[in-house]
Amino acid sequence: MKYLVTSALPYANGKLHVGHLAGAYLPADIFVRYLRLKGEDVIYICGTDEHGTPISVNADAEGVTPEEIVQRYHDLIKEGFDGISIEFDNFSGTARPPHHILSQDFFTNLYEQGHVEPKDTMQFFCEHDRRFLPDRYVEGTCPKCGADGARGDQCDKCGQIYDTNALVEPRCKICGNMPVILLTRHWFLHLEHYRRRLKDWLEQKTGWKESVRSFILNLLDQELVERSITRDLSWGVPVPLPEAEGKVLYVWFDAPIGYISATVEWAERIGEPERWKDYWLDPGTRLVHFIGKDNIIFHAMIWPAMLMGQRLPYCLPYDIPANEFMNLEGQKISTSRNWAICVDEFVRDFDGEYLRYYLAVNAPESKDTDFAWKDFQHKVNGELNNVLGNLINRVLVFAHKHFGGVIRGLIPDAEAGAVLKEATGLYHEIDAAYRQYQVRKNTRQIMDIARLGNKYFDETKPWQSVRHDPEKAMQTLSTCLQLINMIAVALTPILPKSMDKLRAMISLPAVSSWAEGLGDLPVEVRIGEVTTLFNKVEDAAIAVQLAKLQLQSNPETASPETGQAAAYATVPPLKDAISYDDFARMDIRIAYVIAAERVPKTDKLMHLKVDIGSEQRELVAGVAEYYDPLDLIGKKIVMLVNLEPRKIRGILSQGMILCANEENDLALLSPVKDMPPGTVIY
Ligand code: B3M
Ligand code: ZN
Repeated sequence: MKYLVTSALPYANGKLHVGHLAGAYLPADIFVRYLRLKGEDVIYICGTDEHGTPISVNADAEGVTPEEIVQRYHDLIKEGFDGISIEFDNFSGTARPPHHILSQDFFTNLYEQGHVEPKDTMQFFCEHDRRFLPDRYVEGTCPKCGADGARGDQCDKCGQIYDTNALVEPRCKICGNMPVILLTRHWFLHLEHYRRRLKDWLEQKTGWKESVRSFILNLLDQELVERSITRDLSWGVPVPLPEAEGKVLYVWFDAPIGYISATVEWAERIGEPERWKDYWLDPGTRLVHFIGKDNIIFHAMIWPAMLMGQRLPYCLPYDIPANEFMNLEGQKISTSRNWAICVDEFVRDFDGEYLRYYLAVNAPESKDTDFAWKDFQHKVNGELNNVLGNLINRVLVFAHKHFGGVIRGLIPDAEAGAVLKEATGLYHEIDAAYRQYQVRKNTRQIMDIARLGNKYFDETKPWQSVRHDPEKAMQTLSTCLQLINMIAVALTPILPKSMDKLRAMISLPAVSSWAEGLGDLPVEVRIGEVTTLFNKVEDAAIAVQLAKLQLQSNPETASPETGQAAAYATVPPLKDAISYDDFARMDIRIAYVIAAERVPKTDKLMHLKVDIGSEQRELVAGVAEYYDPLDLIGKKIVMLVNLEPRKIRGILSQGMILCANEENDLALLSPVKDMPPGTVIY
């Protein structure tokens, strides 16, 4: 099968936030990665939407050109995508000249066949700014739902689109004055001409989301208003008619054409300029548009009509899996109110794979969902770490400890057979569900395979059997390794980087096909170095994010003090003040570790021999759970040398080394720059 997958073109006037990702990008990227594993012919196309009033409104406000805004955000958006491994075959932009030419061609085709006609219309005009006020240049009350803050062309609250002069109590966005209404000529698309064809086309679609198909079929049963597809603006694609001087195409007319122009650009880039036709001009192409629910009308009604009205036989959308919205901590995401998590900021603080995981397990597929930081922490710690990370770690570490890091493939016994059968069943279900874009369910089922593995490991108790029946312990490892490999393949579309690392740990190349999940593993698998795939997200890190959100959205009421308080609360309280003399009584020095070995029959204690410049000392330190003797020998550390000597496990401990201590972690201190042993610290 041939697939052409697209994601809605993000406006080049703002950064990417988690809501965008959850709706139109991550689900598409996952779908594309899955299709590639299935050996399908697929290209994934996107780019920035570089026209429209939001961009020129911003440019005006900043006193820069629209081109500057577009370039800045195009780069920032691309960086955001890179940061969380959203990989397009091409990421273009609609301000590029070939896109302009193609968009004009689309207009001309419709115009010459009489599907587009001019009409003199009443438009808002600001006498103060001496200009027409299309779309977002005017704000007011929604004529459909009565919400305030509705824009000229669409209401954010109810999602309805309407013609500009329907807006109630309009205000100029630039100066706030009440605009007047003036006559101006615009060109209108006669959707009516396409009603029958659109209906026939949609009616034979099966498996579409009802929120898309029924919604549009329902609209097609109502009166279809003609839609103005031109605007009085200077930024945009010029209308290709001599009498339309100073007018441009409406951004929603040219934007979807960007899917085609970006494909043409891709074909040129790969040196096969005709290749785009293989996709766009083949009726068998599965053209799949991933969008958020606010874009349904444009993609499922107007865009197909535009395609139907062309001379070239473009393929029509095969499916439009529109997603619902993702909110943030119970409120609608809004960049203007700073109630958002930007992707670039997220990846500075956390691994981008965690975001992919959380947005997948919490995908707004059939209803709005909520991004909650606590829940994010809960999912990363409870699922990625405690379920999946735990399975991988216990199996691989066990193999190193007892079998020299080699796991042999064994014929499954009855118990192993039952486990593998159950997992295989899940694997097939996951396969089918990816085709239906059911990422949410899949994430859960993949974790179920890991849970199955943990349960089986616990029940077969390899730590016991290894002593009297090592073959039985090997059976446990062999079975678990198959489960781990199944997970590595099934989770690759969602967590591509982590699964590459996982496969490397079990000495296998990156996953390249879905079939590898059930294929035979090598007779002997050599386990490489076991590194941590996932780390826990600390309470303090979540408190910081919550505080940051409050601060950025409400800088007046949330003072830095109150905002930070939540983060600080997780740190142990400060001790009482001491005098300088109290402090000066402590003799703290740089020490050099000469020798280190674990104290026999303890887990925690390390026996150290150090040089403190003037003499050598021995001491016992509780660091053995966190350091290997070899990590310590030859290191410069920090030591309190005048602590009263004390006998620990028969060893006279003469001093104390200083460490940063946390509940479950510990770090030795050492000077940032090399200093000789004996150097005094104060
Ligand atoms: N730029 C709207 C949006 O980002 C618009 C999508 C265009 S897709 C052709 O929601
Ligand atoms: Zn004005």
